[in-house]
Amino acid sequence: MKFEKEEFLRETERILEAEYATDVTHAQKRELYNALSRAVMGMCYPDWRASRSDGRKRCGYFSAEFLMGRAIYNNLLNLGVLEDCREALASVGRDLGEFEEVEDAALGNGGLGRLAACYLEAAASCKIPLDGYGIRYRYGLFRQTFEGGYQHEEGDDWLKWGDPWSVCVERDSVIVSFADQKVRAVPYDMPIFGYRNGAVGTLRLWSSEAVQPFDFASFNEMRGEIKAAENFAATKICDVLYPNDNTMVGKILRLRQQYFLVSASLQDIVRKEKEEGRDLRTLYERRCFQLNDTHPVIAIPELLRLLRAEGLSFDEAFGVCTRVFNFTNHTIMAEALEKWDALALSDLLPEVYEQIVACQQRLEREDVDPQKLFIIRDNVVHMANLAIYVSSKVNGVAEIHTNILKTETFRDWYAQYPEKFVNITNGITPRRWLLLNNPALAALIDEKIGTSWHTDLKQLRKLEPYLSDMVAPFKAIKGENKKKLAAYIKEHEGVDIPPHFIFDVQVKRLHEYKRQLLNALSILYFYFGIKDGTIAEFPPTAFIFGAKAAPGYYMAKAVIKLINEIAALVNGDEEVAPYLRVVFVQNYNVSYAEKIVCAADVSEQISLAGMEASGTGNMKFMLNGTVTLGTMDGANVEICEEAGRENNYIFGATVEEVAAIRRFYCPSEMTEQDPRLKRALTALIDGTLSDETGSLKKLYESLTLGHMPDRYLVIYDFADYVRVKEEALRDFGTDEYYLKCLKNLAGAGKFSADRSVSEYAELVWKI
Ligand code: 26W
Repeated sequence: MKFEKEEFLRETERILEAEYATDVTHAQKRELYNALSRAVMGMCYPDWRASRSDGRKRCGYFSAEFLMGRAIYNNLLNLGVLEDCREALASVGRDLGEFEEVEDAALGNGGLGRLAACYLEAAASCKIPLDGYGIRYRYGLFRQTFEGGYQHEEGDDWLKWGDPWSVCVERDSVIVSFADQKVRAVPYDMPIFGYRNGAVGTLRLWSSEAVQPFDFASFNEMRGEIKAAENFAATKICDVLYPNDNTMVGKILRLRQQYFLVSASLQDIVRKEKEEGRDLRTLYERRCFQLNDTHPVIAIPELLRLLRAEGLSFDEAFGVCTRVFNFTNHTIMAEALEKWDALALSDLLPEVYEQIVACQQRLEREDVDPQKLFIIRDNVVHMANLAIYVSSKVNGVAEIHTNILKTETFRDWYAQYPEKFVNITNGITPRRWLLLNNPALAALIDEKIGTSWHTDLKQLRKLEPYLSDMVAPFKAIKGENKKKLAAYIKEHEGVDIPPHFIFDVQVKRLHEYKRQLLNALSILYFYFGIKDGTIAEFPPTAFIFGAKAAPGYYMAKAVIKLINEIAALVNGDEEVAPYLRVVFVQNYNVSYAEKIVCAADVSEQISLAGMEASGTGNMKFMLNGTVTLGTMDGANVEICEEAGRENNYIFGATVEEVAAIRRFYCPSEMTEQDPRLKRALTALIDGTLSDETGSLKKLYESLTLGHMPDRYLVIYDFADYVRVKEEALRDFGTDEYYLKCLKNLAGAGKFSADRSVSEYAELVWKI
């Protein structure tokens, strides 16, 4: 795309006049944002059209979540016009920074949704023909505030700033049918700009609307009230993103959302194939689909149904499906593996259910042990099993995770179909997660090794000879980023964080397995140690948290309350003020992450070994030159391989040890033997912290009582954790410490999403 400042300003002015009857000096932020974005969209249209119809095989990335974050800066960066736009606006007295208030598109919960967003950007940047297919939720992930230390949720009205980066494509709308309901699916297409390469991918998000203006037959049969109810129900499907992460909720509305997404996408694709006069028996030559966890797996029986309706036999349709579908697993948590009640499913989608039954019958004919390999059993449909049976490739998202899938979670399937299983370690886009969020560090790297790392992250290794020279400028850059974050936190959370403190950060969804509780207990231990003098000369540290808890997840919400109470205790105590600060930032999201990741000194990745499939936050910190304080879990293992274990702070039980520990584990005995831990734990129940609803007591009990106390070995790992954590904090500030940070940066190349999507293209999609 060629950028002419004058033309860009003229076009922006034209849209401001036509749409808002205003001009560039008087336009409100929202008006300017919309006009400017539309002006850019117009300039990109020729590239977009060209990228769509290049005749190559395409992959559809089916995902219930796309956590896109804020589009404008990323789009301008990738189009290569960020600075031009900034200057153009400045020349008319406006500031590009005004759009910092634009709402994130938070159509996802956490890692899985953000991964989908990184992959779309990386695919466009690598010219891999990948299209995202998802749901245009009216409300994204809830907005979080704290009241009295407790999480409160509010609806996320992400469209209130408008949606200038989407176009509605009415002509591609389709009807999606449920047993009790028909709705119209209307697509909104969002361009995904490759990094300075003219390639443009598409994210197609479906919105549900009432069918009635088109479907006159059913319209006429219905009486007024029923019609109104149907219209209401139609819009409801896309109302809101389910705010659960790693916990299955058996809500029929969620199943409706899933089917709505895949049926609309597949009907759209089948229709286009027919328009082009293609033989659907060879669909796999032109298309394949990546199923992002089990959420879109209902696509498999839906495509079977559609192909059979087009005259293919079951065997023919099944053959096509085994060649077009691939499945990524993102979690081994038992409570996250989706299972649907067979009766409920067959009530809602009878013809789709028939196809699932046909798959189960086909599996039975294959002479496998029905106790081990099944899709439907005891009237429950196991979506992951269906996905594995029909998919061409099944992948985990980090080496350790894929090994667990092969040896534990899906071991019987692996024994039967070993050739299906592959590992593709996750990655992140270095454009948003370094160039955009940390321009000063990016410029320092450019100065040393040039700019080829922007699209080939392995080049960061070339920094190795310069690392000692980089310590001083790196320190200065990090210091500036910390000042900015401290000011932002002061403004938004009202907490003072001295920028010279160590910034020890844990940001991610709140989940017991991620063990924010372990971090919290260590802070209590430091606090009491400083108070009673058993810890001398503690390095001044700010513990920064960010996390949303699923609204129905009691224990997760209790941890938020706990940390907020610890913050009140610590921040209000003058005696420890020179050493400790604690803050839990509200409404952690992609835009907050961009500010935090570039300003962290220590990245906490402390899940119980074997539980975190990969983690991608860990990669973002590493890429910004931050050491990991973590367990040997998920991608931390590969981070250590790439950057050296000696350059990170590793602690805790290993995945091999966990099973054995659980056999003899008695947390209360361990607590009795460690007075420091006991003191920290007791603070949860002795009135040190206020506990209006008794949730801290419940937390305490989850660690000590019941038939499986302390499921995630918080108490077991405590001593090793504080030992290594103290070591990290005491190392901070030395040149050796900064060298460790920089060695992580130089070793981050593997974790580019460009590498991940290229592996998918080669091993899985065969594009
Ligand atoms: C059915 C409810 C539900 C909702 C979301 C179940 C499971 C999920 C996701 C699979 C949870 C998730 O986001 N998993 C994360 O995926 C990331 C990308 O692969 C990994 O880096 C994280 O380790 C994993 O927790």
